[in-house]
Amino acid sequence: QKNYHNILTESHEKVGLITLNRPKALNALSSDLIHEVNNALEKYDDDPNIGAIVITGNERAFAAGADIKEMMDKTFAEVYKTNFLGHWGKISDIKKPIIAAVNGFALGGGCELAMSCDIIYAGDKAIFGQPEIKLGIIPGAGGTQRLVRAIGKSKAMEIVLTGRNFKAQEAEQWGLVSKVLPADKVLDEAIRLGQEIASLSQPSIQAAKESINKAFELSLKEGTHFERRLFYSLFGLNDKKEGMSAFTDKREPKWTHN
Ligand code: CO8
Repeated sequence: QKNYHNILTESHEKVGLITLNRPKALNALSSDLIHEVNNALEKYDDDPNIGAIVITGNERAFAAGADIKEMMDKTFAEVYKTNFLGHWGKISDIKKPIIAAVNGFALGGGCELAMSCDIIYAGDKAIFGQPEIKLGIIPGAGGTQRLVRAIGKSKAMEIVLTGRNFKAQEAEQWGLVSKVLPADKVLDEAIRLGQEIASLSQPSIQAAKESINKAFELSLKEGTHFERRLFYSLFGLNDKKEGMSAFTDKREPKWTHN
């Protein structure tokens, strides 16, 4: 069992839970914290008993951004030469679905971390935003890219150029968040969703996630081609035979995940 200092981990049946745990700093995402998140994500990704991952914070903050105190004295040469925070991108390599359960502030890097997850559930008092412009910088962990893909250019421009925060309800209307729930239900519902996903055939879940994420990278023609190749490849799985046999036999499928 790894000794983490900035996060807590515990599994709930087939769901791996990661809780960001720097409450005094509103879960500011220090370099060490992100290393720990990456490490925990990779372990859950490698664990055959885990089928989905949930990342959460606490009631006051999911995460209030990258750690401003850590960045304050850094120079261009330092951040450029060391590829400072370059390891933030690793979350995109995780194959299993990741659900963000967001309460309180999800600002700057916190909003970007939530957007790097596959599904966002938000509490009714959650606050999102990309306030970097007010610090004399811009979002640096995908905010200018993922926000525009999620909510469109005009809204993304307004949010990033003013740094104004937006509410969970707006986030849901705009399609950034899939559900808004009472604050004390968000984590339970995210774990429940994770269990539902984890109860299905893992290779097809993984393929579905991979194919959806390709939609952000490829043209429609290439994307649908990629999807069809993956679709065909799933015909090699025992789980495909099992799923279709269970349907015709009118019984529940028993997935073997191969
Ligand atoms: N970094 C470091 N410490 C923080 C951060 C942060 N992002 N946010 C809050 N804290 C600390 C505060 O300094 C304070 O500490 P202390 O008690 O020692 O003074 C403690 O958390 C509590 O915060 P507040 O007293 O400010 O609490 P309030 O309820 O008054 O305000 C806010 C809450 C509005 C959330 C306020 O804390 C705030 O504005 N925080 C900063 C939000 C922000 O600007 N975030 C963007 C940061 S920049 C970024 O994320 C860039 C990502 C780039 C990634 C690049 C990858 C390559």
